Amino acid sequence: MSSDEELDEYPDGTVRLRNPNIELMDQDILYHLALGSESHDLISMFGDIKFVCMGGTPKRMEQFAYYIMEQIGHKLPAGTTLLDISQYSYRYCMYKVGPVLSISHGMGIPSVGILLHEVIKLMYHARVRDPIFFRIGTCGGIGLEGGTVVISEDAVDGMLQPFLELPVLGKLIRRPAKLDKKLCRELRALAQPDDPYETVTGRTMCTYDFYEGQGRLDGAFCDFNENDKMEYLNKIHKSGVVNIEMESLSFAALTHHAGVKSAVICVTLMDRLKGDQVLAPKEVLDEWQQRPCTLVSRYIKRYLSMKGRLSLDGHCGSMCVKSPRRFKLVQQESENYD
Ligand code: R2B
Ligand code: URA
Repeated sequence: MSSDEELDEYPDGTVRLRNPNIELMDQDILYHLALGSESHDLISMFGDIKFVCMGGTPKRMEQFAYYIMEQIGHKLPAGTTLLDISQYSYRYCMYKVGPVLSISHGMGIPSVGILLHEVIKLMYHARVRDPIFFRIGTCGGIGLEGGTVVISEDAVDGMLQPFLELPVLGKLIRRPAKLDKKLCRELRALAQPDDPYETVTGRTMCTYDFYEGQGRLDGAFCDFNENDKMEYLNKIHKSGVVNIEMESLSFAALTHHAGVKSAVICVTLMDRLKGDQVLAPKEVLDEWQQRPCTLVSRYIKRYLSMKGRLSLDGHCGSMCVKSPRRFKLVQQESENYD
């Protein structure tokens, strides 16, 4: 471990903030999460978090919360349900399922960057130890067919630079976009031979735009032709880029700067060497998007079972149904009762 990395967390594994101002503030309002360090007891709400899973849309991350609840056998007390903790921010959604947080990050570097500032501060206020962050997303593949799962080895920008560049006080600062190599290998090892799709590792390009920025010919504007596009895509492919998306640079750079282990796992929606548009039907896209969730769930389950914290006795959620037929009858009876 380098001396730089040694500074990133306290000896007990809790997240160290690289900002001396926060400790001096009366309260820290995590505005886009609708949470605050003095308004909420963040230690009792979030102190047991181990995994922070992020993905683009609120719906997908709500679905992920229910999926992981079933997978890890997390039980809610009878009559209760999952709640979007950040519902009053009207920006991001956040669900907590035992040691797992499921949060939406929106689209693009600015959106995921703002969220990461606040989630990293949340980890600090809640005294969370050694959290692991995952981004579960979608991407365009380069030389990979739709439905392929890509675990990012590192992230580069549209100029193939492995940094997040940000103008701060009129100067451009650069933060290395590094992801955890061991975590990447461990995730790859969780791909199963009978998975009906490929799981690969490689370099991810992160762009500031979906259309021109990713060399698409089908945006509202385009000042290049098919040959220019293919020349660029072949060039980046040769340099190891296997997929393109819009958040990994910030995700890798900010988690690395905070000393937090992280990984990016995306499913390809198409092979960009063959086309630009997303043509797969909705049911197919839904099934493809489940694939990165499955891989992350395998990792979380393996971790919890190693710690003896997996409770798979067949029940999950706050409703334990013994007989679906009788359950339905009871529901109907109750509804009809006047
Ligand atoms: C993947 O999909 C989104 C664009 O459609 C963007 O958030 C990304 O990284
Ligand atoms: N997301 C992207 O950013 N690009 C794609 O091509 C598909 C999904």
